[in-house]
Amino acid sequence: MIQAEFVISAVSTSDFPREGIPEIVFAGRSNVGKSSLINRLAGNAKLARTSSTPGKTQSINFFRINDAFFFVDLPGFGYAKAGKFAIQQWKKLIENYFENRPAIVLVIQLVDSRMSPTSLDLRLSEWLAKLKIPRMIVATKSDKLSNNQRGAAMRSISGLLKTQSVVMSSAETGTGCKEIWKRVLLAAAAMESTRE
Ligand SMILES: Nc1nc2c(ncn2[C@@H]2O[C@H](COP(=O)(O)OP(=O)(O)O)[C@@H](O)[C@H]2O)c(=O)[nH]1
Ligand SMILES: [Mg+2]
Repeated sequence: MIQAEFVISAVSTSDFPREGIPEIVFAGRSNVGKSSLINRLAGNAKLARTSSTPGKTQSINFFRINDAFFFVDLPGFGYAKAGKFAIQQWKKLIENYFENRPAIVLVIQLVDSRMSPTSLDLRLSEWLAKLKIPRMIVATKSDKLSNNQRGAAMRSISGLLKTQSVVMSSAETGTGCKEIWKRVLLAAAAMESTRE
């Protein structure tokens, strides 16, 4: 059984928790399936709010997992109807978060397995590469693809995002969750060991 609890919905830097435990961040476009994947990994369908209307989450949500680390649900980007002001606010919050959190041990970047990564996905990927934060690319909603389509999607995504490893996931079937958990635990353990 995984113990998962909502901690805070942060709208500014002062809201960020101060525990200093490892943080595993879920980043990606609005509607890509961040909240659904967090729920699936935590084994609790009601933990993070999911929505079929994109652009709902405008805050950074922290969930404490097994009293050992945080899952961090970032507000999605690329929401077509978001105004300029909202986009600026979003950028400021995200940049503040990434640049001031030494406890970030892993960023799980989500892309939709059914489409080619967008220019926003590419920009996020390049920005994260510059920050030198360990990263894992997860292609969501793979339950919607056939086996052949999955292979083609993996090749196209890994080519565009310049990474060898892309994990296919599904919040519906649980595909990929084992592999994601493995990586999460490794990342969290790596931080623990550098502190000793
Ligand atoms: N078929 C399928 N639908 C998914 C999956 N993950 C998310 N969804 C759906 O996609 C929509 C957006 O999901 P959500 O988790 O709220 O995305 P977020 O905005 O990135 O947090 C919802 O309607 C979900 O039910 C998946 O793995 N498979
Ligand atoms: Mg969400």
